[in-house]
Amino acid sequence: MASTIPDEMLGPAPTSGSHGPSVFADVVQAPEDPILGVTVAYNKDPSPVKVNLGVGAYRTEEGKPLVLNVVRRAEQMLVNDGSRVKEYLPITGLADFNKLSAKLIFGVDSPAIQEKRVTTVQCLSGTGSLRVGAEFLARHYHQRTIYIPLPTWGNHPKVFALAGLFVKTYRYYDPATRGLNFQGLLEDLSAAPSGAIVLLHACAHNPTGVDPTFEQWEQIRQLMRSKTLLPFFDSAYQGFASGNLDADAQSVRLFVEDGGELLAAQSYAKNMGLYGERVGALSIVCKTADVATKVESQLKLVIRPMYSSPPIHGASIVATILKDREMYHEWTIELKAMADRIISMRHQLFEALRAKGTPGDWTHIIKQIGMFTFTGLNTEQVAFMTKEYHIYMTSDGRISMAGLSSKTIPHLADAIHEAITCVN
Ligand code: KET
Repeated sequence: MASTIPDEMLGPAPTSGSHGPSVFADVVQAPEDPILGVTVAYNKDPSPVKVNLGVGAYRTEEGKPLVLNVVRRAEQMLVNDGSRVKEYLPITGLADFNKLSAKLIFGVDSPAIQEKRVTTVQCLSGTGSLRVGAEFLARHYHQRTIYIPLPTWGNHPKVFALAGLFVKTYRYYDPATRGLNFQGLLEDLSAAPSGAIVLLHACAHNPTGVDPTFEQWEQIRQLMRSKTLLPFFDSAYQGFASGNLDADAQSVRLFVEDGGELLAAQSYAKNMGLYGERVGALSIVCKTADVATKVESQLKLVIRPMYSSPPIHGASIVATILKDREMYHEWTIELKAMADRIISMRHQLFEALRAKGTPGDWTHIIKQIGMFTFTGLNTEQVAFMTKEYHIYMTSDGRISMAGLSSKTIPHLADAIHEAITCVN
């Protein structure tokens, strides 16, 4: 006979049960993400002429997502290799991937790597690398204030604040010149408290497309080192700014060469087109090998309770390509082709606006670099272009040049022209 539970152990009779109001009834509807929400709105639009220039995702001339040939080849090799298993990776990820990623960003001959002063852990793409780095800093670094450029990628403040850092901004972009506010940048970093963390976009600054020159980087380095500000590089576009992987890592390498410490978050979303594979790496360059070993032991304590260990597939693709000379070469060619197509879109859009006589100076379209153009269009003009032309972009006027094609440029130029002349 089944034993019955005495009433006094069951507590009071339920008042709502399965028919009552939801225990989550007070949860409010959250707004869509300012960048990924643009794709949500785009997907709902039935218009045949719609164009998505919101998220930074590369498209072909036909407007299709691109899987690189070299990636397809690497995947085929992985599938054909019957010895491969699906065991858990270590907490720090795939060892080969980590070594090769460090070489990719710091350079094959980097003394810091040879001296074993670098610890690299595989993380969930660029975002995950930033988050793991930020959580580590919040726990183990004495200064918990991070300075981020104004403006910056919309997710930066959220990633850092949720990790437990205090977020402040430094001046970066000057809307009047549509260029770098270098004086403002130097002033704000000079005024930052000693030891503060500074987020730097390694290249192809998002959303502005404006980078410091090499000489300006050198001045930033001197100032930061003299004030012991800690650099945290976000490298989401290596290879996309210039088409050259080494040239796009120059800023980071400048800071490694002086022997000082820094963090670097790498993403393979854009440069290998591995967006959904979520593959990236966090490297921390330390003063000594001993410190690097201890830092890595603590990174493991950050990662293990967060997601235990990273996924295997994307990292295996990257490692396959980076360790094979011929596949690496093929990758650089495909990467250059993507970068070149984006540059050609810049020229075509600039020419289209010039041909229409659209009022204003549009040279920033060809001067800015990387995936995005920060057009200078205001929120109302963006809303107008979306409503009347079905062109989707972030409300700050950023357009993803990688989402354009020769076919869609006339439509975009018409929309910009009308927005500029009719909406202010
Ligand atoms: N940093 C920067 C500067 C960046 O633009 C992105 C992505 C990331 C990191 C993170 O990428 P991940 O996929 O985690 O490796 N930016 C594009 C996509 C997004 O917002 O998620 C974007 O700005 O459109």
